[in-house]
Amino acid sequence: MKNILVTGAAGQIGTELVTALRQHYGKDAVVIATGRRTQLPAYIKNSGPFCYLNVMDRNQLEETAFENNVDTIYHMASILSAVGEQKPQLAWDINMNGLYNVLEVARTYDISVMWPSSIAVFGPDTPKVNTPNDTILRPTTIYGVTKVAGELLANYYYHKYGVDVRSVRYPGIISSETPPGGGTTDYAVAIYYDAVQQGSYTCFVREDTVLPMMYMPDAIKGLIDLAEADNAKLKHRIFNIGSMSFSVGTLAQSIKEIIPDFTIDYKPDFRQAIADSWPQSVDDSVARAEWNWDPEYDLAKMTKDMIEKLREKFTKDTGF
Ligand code: AKB
Repeated sequence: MKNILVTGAAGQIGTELVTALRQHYGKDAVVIATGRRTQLPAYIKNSGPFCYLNVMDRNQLEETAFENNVDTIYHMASILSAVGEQKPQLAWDINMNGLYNVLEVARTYDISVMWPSSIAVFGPDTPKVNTPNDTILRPTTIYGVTKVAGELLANYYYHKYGVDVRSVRYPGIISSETPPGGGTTDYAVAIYYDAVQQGSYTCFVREDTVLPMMYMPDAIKGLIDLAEADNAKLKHRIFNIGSMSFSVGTLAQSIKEIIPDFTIDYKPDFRQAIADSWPQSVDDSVARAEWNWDPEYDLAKMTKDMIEKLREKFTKDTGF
């Protein structure tokens, strides 16, 4: 039986991860969703155990883990890149101290940790195309700095204390359930929402901006597959995972295939510089070799599914 605790359960990935873990491990698994008081959605609270938890409060985290005999923490609570640039102190506090608290509790109670890193660990000096797993990590955002420091900390806890901590470097994640909050890649989600709701979108990065992206089902599958991978086969703790890469122009074109009247214009803001500092595509051969990473979605398949799901969501929401 698994006793899993998920931090950041109200977030874009957290909400869908909690549902997926509850489905995957069955009714006897305890998947405790944790998040800040104002944020946890009703369906997460109603579908299994939950508690309010601030990852900055180590005592509360420790009590929750101990009392529930937790064996795995999926630590998803994080401040993303765009908000991080506006609130660097908050990004440092939550991203660094939150992870440090989780790793300390994991060390004390012999708990495994799944923690997402990001393509934000890379920077302008890193090879931009097919970025290798092991390469230059010199980011220019505070978010990226916290992810690099987090990766180093994760490796330290593994080698020094034997804490089984594993991580994937997520690209931009696209999903229809919960909107992302404060990332640079948020445009790749917002474009679908606006296309379905109003038929047009104003994008905050240029048309030729190319970034690696992934559909949520693959993002969740990747995390759970890595959690279940045989530790003896893992030579790394941190993995690039790739899926698809496209420019905003190509993304808009794929939406036009289904919504022919869709229009887009461009008003780049400060997030352009962040996007320009990240890779256009990543080499995920290490993840493929060590734990059989194998994503399912390409752009066309994702666009079809996103538009279907959002149409359904907005029809339900408006009662038509
Ligand atoms: C962001 O844009 O900040 C995130 C990320 C790539 O980690 N989606």
